[in-house]
Amino acid sequence: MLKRNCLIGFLFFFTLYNVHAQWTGLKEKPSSYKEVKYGSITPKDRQDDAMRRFRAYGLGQFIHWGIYSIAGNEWEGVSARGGAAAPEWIRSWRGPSAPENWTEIYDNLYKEFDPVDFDASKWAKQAKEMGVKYLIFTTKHHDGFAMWPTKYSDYNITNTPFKRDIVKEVVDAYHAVGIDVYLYFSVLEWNNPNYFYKAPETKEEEERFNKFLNYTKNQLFELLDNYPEVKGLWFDGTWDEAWKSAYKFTYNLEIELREKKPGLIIGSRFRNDEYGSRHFDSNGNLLGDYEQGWERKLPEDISWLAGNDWEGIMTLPPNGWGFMKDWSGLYVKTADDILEMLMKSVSMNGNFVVNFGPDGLGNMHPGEQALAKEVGDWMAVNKEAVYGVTDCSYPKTPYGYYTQKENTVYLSVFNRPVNNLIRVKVAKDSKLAPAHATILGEGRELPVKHADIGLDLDRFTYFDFRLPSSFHPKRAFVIKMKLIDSTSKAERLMDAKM
Ligand code: FHN
Repeated sequence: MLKRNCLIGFLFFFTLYNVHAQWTGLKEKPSSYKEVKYGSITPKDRQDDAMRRFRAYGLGQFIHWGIYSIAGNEWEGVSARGGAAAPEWIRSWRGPSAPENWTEIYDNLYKEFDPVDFDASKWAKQAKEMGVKYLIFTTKHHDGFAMWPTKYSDYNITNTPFKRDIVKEVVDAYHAVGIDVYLYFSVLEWNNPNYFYKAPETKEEEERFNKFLNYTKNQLFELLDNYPEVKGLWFDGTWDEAWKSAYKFTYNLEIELREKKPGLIIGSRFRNDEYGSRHFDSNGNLLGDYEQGWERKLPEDISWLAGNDWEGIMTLPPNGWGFMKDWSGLYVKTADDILEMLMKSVSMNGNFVVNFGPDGLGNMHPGEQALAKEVGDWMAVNKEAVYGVTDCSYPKTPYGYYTQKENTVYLSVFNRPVNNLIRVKVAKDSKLAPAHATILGEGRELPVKHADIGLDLDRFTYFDFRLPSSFHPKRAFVIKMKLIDSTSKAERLMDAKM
């Protein structure tokens, strides 16, 4: 019996959680061309101030906060692990461990939402100290609960004991410290009778779904009206057939949203073309301003990105976005893991976003607080290797990741070689060569030697930087190298030849 229940539980999650998992990843260009009417609206490489600002962020913060945070992935001491797909999905908890009438309990939980410890300026200060440049904040997750006083549904913050406009407080506090805000918005709503999973079939269903579409549009315009400072809308829950079938509506809505707020940034999750192709249209062109499918995984190589802007978003526990009280027995990512993923992302022209899931009272998880501090301490020293950088044309390095800003190359070293020699490989025909290296936060200059390692037919030449043997930092460190003209300074470099 137990086995059968487990199987049913598993199938339930599989359909609920994985059916939508149309992740982006390495893919081949479509082999034949299709006439696409509802494809991309914006150019591949937007060159306006808003988009340039987006590209320079480097580090972002995601906050998943809502009614689900009260539960923290458990209820009355019983864990939802194995019974709910993720803490923010706890409404769909099923199987033997789920409490009786769970959906009803969940749908009434908002009556208890009273996060007395919530202080947006505290979160904003912490994010600022962590080095965050933009925030993505959940205004409404799949349960449909609105964290702002929306006119279009009663299931919103004004009907909780708390009443305050949380979205406004978050937007204001983050802007006050210079962090841009993007509003996360789930289209999917589990408890809305007019929401459809499958494409509507009857006239009556169509009418109801049209109501839902208008409701969605109204809420989006309301968000842009209420919080005009926001820089973008971050869509989610757009994978169901009904939404996919509304491609004309969503195409026009994207145009209208962009008209309403010039410069608005919308990622590739918002909509699909008339063939149901999401993220990219049927000809492989990006839908939206940047690729938004890198969730809990990162591209392996810059070539996977085909020159598109992108962002990677990451949980600390394996798959927990909303508050998860109990982290025991899980591999929770460390500050070192996060920093490595951050540098990997920026080395491939992406932003990296770390998720936080505050509890039902408005406090960050103690593990998140510790991580914010550790990341912030590292960023305080090394941020110039993160913000406003691009990829570097040097071949991949075994030590870590390169980033570049004009004639400065940064090498963030995560794998320190045992011989203390950092060897930088540069194409022989390169006009610029690395010289004058320092370790960020250390100040002293590292000796550089141009090494001819005597390989025949080698297209590369090598520059060696010796690390002081007394230098043993606890975390990754960054070597900052100034590039100099290798043709005019050839003699100097040759002087250094071994
Ligand atoms: O189902 C959600 C999940 O709860 C979380 O919000 C993530 C964040 O990107 N988005 C969905 C899964 O892709």
